[in-house]
Order: sequence, then C-alpha cells, then structure tokens
Amino acid sequence: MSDFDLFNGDADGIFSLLQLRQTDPRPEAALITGVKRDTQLFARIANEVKAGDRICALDIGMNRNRPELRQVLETEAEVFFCDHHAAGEIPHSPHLKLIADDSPDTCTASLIDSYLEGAKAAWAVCGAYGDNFQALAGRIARDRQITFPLNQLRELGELVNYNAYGSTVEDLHFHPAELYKILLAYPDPMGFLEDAPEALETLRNGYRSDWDITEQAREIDISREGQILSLPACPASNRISGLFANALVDEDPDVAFAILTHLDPDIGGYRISIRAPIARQTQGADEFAKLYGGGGRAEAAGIDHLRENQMDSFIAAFQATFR
Ligand SMILES: [Mn+2]
Repeated sequence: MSDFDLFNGDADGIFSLLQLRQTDPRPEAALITGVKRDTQLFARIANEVKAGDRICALDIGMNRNRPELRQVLETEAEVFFCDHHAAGEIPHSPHLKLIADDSPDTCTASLIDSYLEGAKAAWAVCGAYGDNFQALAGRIARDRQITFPLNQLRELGELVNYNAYGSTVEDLHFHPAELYKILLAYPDPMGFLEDAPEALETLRNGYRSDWDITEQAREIDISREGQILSLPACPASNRISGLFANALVDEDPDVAFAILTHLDPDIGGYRISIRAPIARQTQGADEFAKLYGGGGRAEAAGIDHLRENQMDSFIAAFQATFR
C-alpha cells in the first residue's frame, strides 16, 4: 500500500497537510505539489495508483482533477478530498471521502480544522491568513483559544502563500514540498517563528524585495469599476502578482483588478491574476477566467496564458463582467 499526499503548494494547502500529518503521520507518503496554479495533481499519480492506496487531496479543486480522480477511484484506492473551490459534478464512489464547502468565507485549512476539531488550530489560522481570509483567521483563533500573536501568524501565512506564486517551481524560493518538510519539524507556527531558521529570512527578504517590481506596474485599462495593470516579465513579477492583486482589492474592495504579467518574449502574452470587487455583488472571477481557459474561486481567479491578440476582447469582457 502506498500513500500519496496531493496538496496545493500555497499556504492553504501546506497548512492543511501540516494539521493532518501532525495528527495522522504518514512519513512514507509521496508529496505531490507544485506552484499555486498547478492544481491538476491527480494526473501525476493516476497511472501508478493501486487498490488500497491512500490518497489525500487538499485545496486543489475537483473541477480540474475529475477524470483522473475517477480513474483513481475505479482502481479502488481510498481518496480523502478536502477543498473549498466549486466542485461541480461529484463522482459517486464508496472510496471517496469528501469534505467540500465552496461558501465564500471558508478555506481548506479551516475545513481541516473543523474535521480535526481544532487539534492543530494554530496552523489553520496561518492557512486562513495565507488565503487572504482575515476574518476567518481571527474567528478560528478565537474559537480555538489560540493565544499566539495573530500578527505573527499572519506574517507566516502570507510568507508561505507568497512562496507558492510563480510560473514554475524554478521561480520559487522553496519547492512547496521542501517548505512543508521544514515546517513539519515544528509542533506549531510559533516554534518555527521563534527558531527563525534560514528559510524564514529567505522568505522575508524575497517578499520585501519583490514588492519593488510593483512600482513598475503599467496601466492598461482603467475605469471606476475595474483596473487592468501589467507587470514586466521577471521572476519577481511571477511571484508577487497575486499578492499585489490581493493588496489592491483589499484597498479598493469596490473595484475589480486584473494583473497581467508579461511572459517571456519567446512565449508571448500574459499570465493573469483576477480579483472580483469583493464589496459588490458582481463576483464570478472564476466564471470570467474560464472564458480564457483559467479558473479559481468567485473572488480570486487566474488565467495561465492570454495571447496578445486576445487583449481587446479581454479588456471588453473584463469591464463588462465587473461593471
Ligand atoms: Mn485555498
């Protein structure tokens, strides 16, 4: 029997798995993860899974994994799937244990916290902060009587989230599996923060210097309801674009944002982070992103590749969607 832990390489995925594996260790589990957008993780294991294998899938969305999930269930492997993205059609199988909630105020780390009845709640607080759910993070901390300084848990959540942003794992400071293993050695987030290993300094320094690139943001199309900005092609842009988008929508929750990051000239076009105006009812960032082959959640979504010649259509559709 083999174990496979599939998890989003972002804070929500990593802090979900930390909670689970510090209560139910599976040291031999294969760690299957990648950059934040690399969520089609069942495809990587579907052909090697056997009956009785245990698969744990966290924060990766069912929509982009359904065919391979079906294939895995048909081999009679046992799948535990926990997620907060819109699931779509759910396969019927006695081998699937599903915890899913796509309401806009939850995240996977919080669902795991409920499942484990708060056994490792401080990690869940970091996960919620990392996924940009400030109120939820505060609620978990209160409900579970976490006494650690929340500003420090928030910093850790944001740094681990930041680490997952990039076009490929080569853009990242740490492969998410490596960062997970570093954190796993500590019983709780404060242990890691107080020990202050080199990894913490690396993330802090990278985060600080990457923000500088946002000063080079160019305005592509600006209206009262929606702003489209672009960043130059470089690893710093690849890492910071999603956080830049979060910061903008936190500042101006009535406005929709699209941050376009130029891809290398040999590929051309853009990678895009989209944020719906969270203070208005016109959400559906995921539905909008789907028009261009992307996906995500109602509030936050992404498009992997927009070609130059799609730009006019993109601008018109963006402004129409979020008007
Ligand atoms: Mn998440």
